[in-house]
Amino acid sequence: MSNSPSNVDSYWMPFTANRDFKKKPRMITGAEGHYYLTDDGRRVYDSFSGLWTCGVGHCHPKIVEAVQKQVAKLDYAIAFQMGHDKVFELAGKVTDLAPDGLNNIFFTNSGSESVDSALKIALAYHRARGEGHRTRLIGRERGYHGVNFGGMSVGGMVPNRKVFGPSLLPSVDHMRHTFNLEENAYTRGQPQWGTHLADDLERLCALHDASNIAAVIVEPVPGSSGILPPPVGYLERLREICDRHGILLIFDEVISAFGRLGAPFAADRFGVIPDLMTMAKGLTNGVIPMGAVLVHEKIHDALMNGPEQMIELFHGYTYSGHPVACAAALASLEVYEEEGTFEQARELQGHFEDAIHSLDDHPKVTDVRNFGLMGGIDLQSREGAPGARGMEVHKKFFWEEDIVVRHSADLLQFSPFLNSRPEDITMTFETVRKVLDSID
Ligand code: PXG
Ligand code: PLP
Repeated sequence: MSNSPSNVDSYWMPFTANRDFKKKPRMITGAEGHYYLTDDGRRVYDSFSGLWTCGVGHCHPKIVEAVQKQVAKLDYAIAFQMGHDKVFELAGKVTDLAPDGLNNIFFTNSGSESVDSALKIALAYHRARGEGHRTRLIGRERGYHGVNFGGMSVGGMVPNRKVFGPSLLPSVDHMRHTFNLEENAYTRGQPQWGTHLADDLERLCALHDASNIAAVIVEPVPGSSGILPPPVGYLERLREICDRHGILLIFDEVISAFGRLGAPFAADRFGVIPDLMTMAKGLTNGVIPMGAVLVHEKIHDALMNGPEQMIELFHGYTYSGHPVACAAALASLEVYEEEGTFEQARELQGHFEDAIHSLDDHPKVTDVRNFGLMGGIDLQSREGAPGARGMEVHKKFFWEEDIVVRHSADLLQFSPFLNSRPEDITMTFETVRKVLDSID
């Protein structure tokens, strides 16, 4: 029987339809591998691997053990003006894994904090080089860079921004997004059309004067706004424009890092190396909150100046490099290596692509997109009720099919485990068809 709390009023849930949820709570009490356990005694398959977080499954024994050991040995270590072994070890491991030149790393506790940290480092870098006039930040429509003020400002998710109006950062502009149904509907992987949209950056350089632009931030594959794989050659062209104008390129890899695209980072998968890279989620397999910014050594070194007893960058978090988070991250990296997780993900992507595109012909579907192990299905919205169909699908999956499916309005998002069983991926999309057939 359900042991849902009798009082669900106090907790204000994040990115949740609170009042609707509290009428009939969907409660998770445990997790094992690829399943959640629910308060009414069911095992529910997790088709989103947490929130893009838990690539190797929930409660991986190696990560659990590392966290348990660490918390008993060193629970917290003062983060400012002191260090501990695990954070230095982790910094070495992540920079070893990172593309050439990204040899320094700053730790945070989330993707949002990573983004704001990256933007601040970019501004500080230009100032340290005597180019303090480079203050403008460029994002992209439909970008998601978290919910703090910096990330929200460079982001392009309208519902996340519209209430905050003039409190957003003032010196920001946006390139257009690359979504285009007429040209690219039902594309498998990267679309051929849309490379020229990278030239928006050139247009913004002309408008603002390139010498005033500090950095451009993009998700290599926008995730939250609908899984929009970059057109062929698009990221390469952004890199080239940035280089030509002395603008820093930031890849927001909060979703794409650690195997989601079948490589350590999207930068590796696309062969385009940014100057700064944000990450979170898969850094600890979602077990303990942690984020980071990988920084090119030229940026780090430019900031290591001034009197040696002085702080070089006035920025940091109480929990930067938290020992228990570091232990979770170190164990996760070991698991990824031992189990060949990134290669497993790469091998699965063909099957995932075929499975998700089996919905291409469904009358309630308007587009299907995928790259690596990221996938999105756009549902036709009901007349006058945007989001209603997506919500119904989500609930039906949970209550009747024993599967958690992530939805955002009428978009269904898929983030299968990096070590999924192929038959579970097949089953997930067969169930999507069944559920879509059974509803309005
Ligand atoms: N950047 C990117 C690219 C993200 O995807 C963040 C920053 C913010 O990270 P934090 O840890 O502050 O949430 C994210 C987070 C979804 C979904 O359904 C995506 C995210 C979070 C929750 C849901 O796509 N991405
Ligand atoms: N607010 C107050 C009053 C604080 O003292 C601090 C940190 O000391 C913060 C916010 C920032 O917290 P955190 O370092 O966890 O981001």
